[in-house]
Amino acid sequence: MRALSNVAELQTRSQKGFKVRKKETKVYERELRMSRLTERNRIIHALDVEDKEKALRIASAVKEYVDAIKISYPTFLNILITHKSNIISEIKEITRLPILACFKVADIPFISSRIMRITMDAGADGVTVHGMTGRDTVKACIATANKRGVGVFVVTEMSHPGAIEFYQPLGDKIAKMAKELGATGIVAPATRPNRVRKYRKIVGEDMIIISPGIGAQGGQIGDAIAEGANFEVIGRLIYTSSNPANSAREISQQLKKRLEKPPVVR
Ligand code: BMP
Repeated sequence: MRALSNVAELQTRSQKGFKVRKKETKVYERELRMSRLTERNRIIHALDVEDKEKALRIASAVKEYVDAIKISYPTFLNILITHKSNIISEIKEITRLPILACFKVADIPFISSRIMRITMDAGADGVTVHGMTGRDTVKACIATANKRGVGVFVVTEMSHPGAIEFYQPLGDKIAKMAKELGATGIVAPATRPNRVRKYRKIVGEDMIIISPGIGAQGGQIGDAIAEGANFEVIGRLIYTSSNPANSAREISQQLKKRLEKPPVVR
């Protein structure tokens, strides 16, 4: 039992930059690898499919070419209701990749902390939280996540056009708050690469920026990375492809090539 709780503790502590002592790392090497987020491919795959078999098949096919899998409500809820199964833990098991639960937590601090706890129990290594709910909610989520070393990614500004109306005017303040509160990272829009650049300036080099909005939403592969994002979040370009593994591999290659070029001047 003690060993197991150590593993859980280390797995979770490992999320925030692996501040794990060498001796412990050795003992729990296999478990730690499962949760490690590396910049190998620079892709977080948004696996937004509702069919369980398809989700497992795609996750397994793309696992070498992406760095994490992001699970949102359509996937999690439909598979929970239809199969009574926890797709977060199943995908984590078959891919050994970190799983980001994109539940965009946005409630009062008391309820948000409970959502966080349940999501972490499901096996999430990172959780997204809406920044617009304010400092107390975000703080509560980070405090809950920190107990188990799980990452919190604060949404600063969403990628869809409607986000310009209410979200964007607050984005800079939200990013500043996320940094002050010690969030793991932020979510910033690949549909507006100049905003990614601004957010990078605000949060500095230590925080992780993940950036959705590529492909179907109009963002170009590599634009967000070129402006300072660590990972591009890519969904439909991969999971609707006739060969998701090939698509993921090609996108990863394009991202690597793009990184060799100097940043775009806007
Ligand atoms: P796609 O590449 O198919 O557009 O998927 C983008 C993914 O990123 C979806 O899971 C969506 O919920 C998520 N996302 C987004 O598109 N914009 C945001 O601002 C925040 C997100 O989490």
